[in-house]
Amino acid sequence: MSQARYEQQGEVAVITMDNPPVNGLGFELRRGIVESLMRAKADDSVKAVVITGAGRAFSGGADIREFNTPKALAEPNLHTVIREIEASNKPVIAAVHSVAMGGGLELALGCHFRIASTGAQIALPEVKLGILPGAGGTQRLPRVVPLEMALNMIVTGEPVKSEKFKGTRLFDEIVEGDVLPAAIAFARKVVTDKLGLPKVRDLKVVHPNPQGYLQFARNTVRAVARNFPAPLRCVEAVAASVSMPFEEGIKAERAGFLDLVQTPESRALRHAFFGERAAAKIPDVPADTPLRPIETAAVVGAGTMGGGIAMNFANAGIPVTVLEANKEALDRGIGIIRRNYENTAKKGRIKPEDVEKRMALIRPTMSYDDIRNADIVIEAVFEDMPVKETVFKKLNEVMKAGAILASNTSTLDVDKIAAFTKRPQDVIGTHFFSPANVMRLLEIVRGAKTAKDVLATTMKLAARIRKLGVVSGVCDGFIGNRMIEQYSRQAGYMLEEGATPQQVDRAIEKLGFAMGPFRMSDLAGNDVGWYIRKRRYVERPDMKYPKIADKICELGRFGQKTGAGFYRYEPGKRDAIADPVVDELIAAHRKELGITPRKLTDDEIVHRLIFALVNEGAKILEEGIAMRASDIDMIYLSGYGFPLHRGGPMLYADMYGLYNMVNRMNEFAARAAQTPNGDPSAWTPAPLLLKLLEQGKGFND
Ligand code: 3H9
Repeated sequence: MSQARYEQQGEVAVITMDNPPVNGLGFELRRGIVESLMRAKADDSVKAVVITGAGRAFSGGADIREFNTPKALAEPNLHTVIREIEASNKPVIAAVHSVAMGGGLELALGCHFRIASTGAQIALPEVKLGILPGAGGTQRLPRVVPLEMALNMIVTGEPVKSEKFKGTRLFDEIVEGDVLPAAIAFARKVVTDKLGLPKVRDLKVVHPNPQGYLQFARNTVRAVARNFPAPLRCVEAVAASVSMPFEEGIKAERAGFLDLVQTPESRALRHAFFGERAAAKIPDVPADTPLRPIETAAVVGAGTMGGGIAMNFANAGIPVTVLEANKEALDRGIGIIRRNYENTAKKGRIKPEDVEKRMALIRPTMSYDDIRNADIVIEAVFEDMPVKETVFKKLNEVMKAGAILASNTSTLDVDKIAAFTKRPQDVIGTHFFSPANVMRLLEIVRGAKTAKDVLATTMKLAARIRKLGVVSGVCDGFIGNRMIEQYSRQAGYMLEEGATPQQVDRAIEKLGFAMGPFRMSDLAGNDVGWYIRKRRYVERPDMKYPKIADKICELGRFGQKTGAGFYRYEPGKRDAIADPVVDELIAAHRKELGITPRKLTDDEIVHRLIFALVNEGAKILEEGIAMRASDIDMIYLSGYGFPLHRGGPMLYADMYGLYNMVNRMNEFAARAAQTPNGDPSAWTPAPLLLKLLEQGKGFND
């Protein structure tokens, strides 16, 4: 069946794009539109045509799934569709509602008239996918709205509500309510009043000093685009709308589009777009699983994590009770929350009155009685199994039936925690990242007995508190921390072999990481990793570790909070300053091991760190701890500062090529075998990696 429905209302033909969920302009829909248009043209009783979209969108744009496939270019391509519409000898009116984005807006701009309903989101968001509007958007939009507005929309990709276009030539009418009858009525008026076939391409871009403005835009955009080529190419495409005749401008735009769509940055952004949406899908938990109502929450523990978690609920308007056994700790925790809100208000990010509104939603208590009726309780106490045991036994005793019992553990066994209760089906892990009120990632740990509705409810709650929820199975460290342990081990080995903390950090930061491993460890607290390693030395005596981090901790250098770690810090400042004490410690340690330091290249540093992540990621995938490779990437993009333009570790490996990666791993293994305390086994490729390699596939295929 055609994805374009055709019907006639008197002398007006209505073409309804119908390709759920958002009427993406894929090949079948494009063909359907052109065929419907031909039918309307051939029918003498039709005097005008209205194009609209079924369901929740006019159109969300080109079908992103088709990119880099033959279907994307198959005729009729979007250019052809728009050309056919524009060249139609019968007026075509776009009836825009809900969402008109990317190719959807470009299609509307090819129509002779456009009617919009209020509240519709209008955007050219291509830049967010690392491309530019490639079906005339950069040439037509500046012809109907002020140049600054057009450029702003194209460079940021941000949506603008339809009513904001009042007084521009983008919409001929903006109507309240149902747009289709209004568009049909307008079409009749076009026919009776003989309003003709106006084309956007015939208009001129009007601006008093376009070149001056565009130069200013180039400078501004260059400064903020950082690792992404698309924003500047967007400016150049818009500049073409000013300096070139329409058809030339279209050619310039097309060239920019075709270049950008091939870039790794665009691939990474599209991967992130689909990866975020895929993360919400759990194969054995249907989308319509009934949810448990969440109207109130409780947090056990008023420390840094507990406070941050509570703020998430208050920010979303969900009342939350914060329980802490110690009065002083409780007051301190609540005081920090207040200060955080006051600082946010000072920066203008929330209104001053919001501070009190949010504080009013946070209720401190020292009594379990006050939390028993919460719909969800999140434990955020010390990361130690006996402490968790006490809390969960108590929660089991006091919480109402059906309450979700969540643990914010970052490494501990959620199944063991669940076993402390008589309702393991209600227990789940919710691993927030520090600072919990800021970081977007929420690793949701599904225990062996976690009920499906508990999982579905927690995923939904993640979205409500504006987190990206990603499901992990139970294993030590879950997805993110289990992988980061291998990354940290390599970072430590590289210090033993000859690198400095600064060199390692700088190399990976140059690749785009927010923070290298040593600065990150100093920020998070070196004692956290030390504590986990001490547990590991007992549980996994077979696992080798580089030992410099332990020696740093033995000196009480826990990082920023103690003024010293792998770096030193001036009081009250966060700048990491190289410290000769650390250099001496490292030198003495190398001597002890009998290592003659060698020079490591940035390339070796970067790839040892990333491939350590990937190899562990492959094991995690194979064991079913992660449901898909893109989930791992979403965790790293949103929780570990992995550079967005690289798309996450697993996509990085795919783009590097698994064959090339395994060769590098073999090189690293050979070197490790010759290094005192080295661990060549770290580079034994995961079976899944070898399997994919043999099949010529990538992790994301
Ligand atoms: C373009 O147009 C290029 C042209 O300039 C040139 C061509 C030559 N394609 O976000 P949601 C899916 S580039 C395919 O959860 P919401 C999405 O994956 C395009 N699929 O819903 C999801 O699928 P699933 C420029 C798409 O209501 C489902 O729709 N356009 C597309 O929160 C629901 O998505 C854009 O960049 C698409 N274009 O928000 C628009 N769009 O259910 C990007 C969505 O299987 N899209 N899907 O997971 C958006 O910003 C939002 O999706 C939108 C709806 C606002 C439309």
